[in-house]
Amino acid sequence: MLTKINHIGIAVQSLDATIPFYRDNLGMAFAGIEEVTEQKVRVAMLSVGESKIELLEPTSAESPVAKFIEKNGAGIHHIAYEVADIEAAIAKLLADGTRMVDEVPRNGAHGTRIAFIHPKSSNGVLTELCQAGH
Ligand code: CMX
Repeated sequence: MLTKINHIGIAVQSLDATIPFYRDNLGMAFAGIEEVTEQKVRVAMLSVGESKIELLEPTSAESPVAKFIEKNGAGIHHIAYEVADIEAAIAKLLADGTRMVDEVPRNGAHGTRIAFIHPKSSNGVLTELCQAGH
């Protein structure tokens, strides 16, 4: 069902303050910033080899990322796995009794379609399914 890790999401207070560490100090390739209004976040994507790091800055106090930072501080927020067929993956997980945040895919960054598994159903790790855009 899963084909690979698509990215690791890291919650940050400020993209402007954080990007230089990843881009300049660690030397990752910076692929730009996108706002995902549906998720109330601004997202910066950086890559190292075929792996990606997604920095997430909340755009509103109601953003799930703002709530996360308030409770935990900045840090690793979620792991995203790529799937070829997100509807089929959701259907399988629901049939197995998994608690989904999203039972219907939503729009993610870069034209992807995404769905989250609730961390209570995935051992405390917020887990994202991600189907690449075409
Ligand atoms: N990782 C692990 N646990 C998390 C978590 C995270 N990122 N976010 C919340 N939780 C835990 C909380 O610690 C809390 O646990 P306890 O009950 O043990 O204290 C529980 O989940 C409930 O958290 P909450 O702060 O009360 O928040 P909500 O229930 O309102 O929301 C969640 C939690 C997971 C449903 C919500 O954050 C969500 O819908 N997340 C998915 C969407 C998202 O994160 N979007 C931003 C990224 C977008 C992108 O990548 O494009």
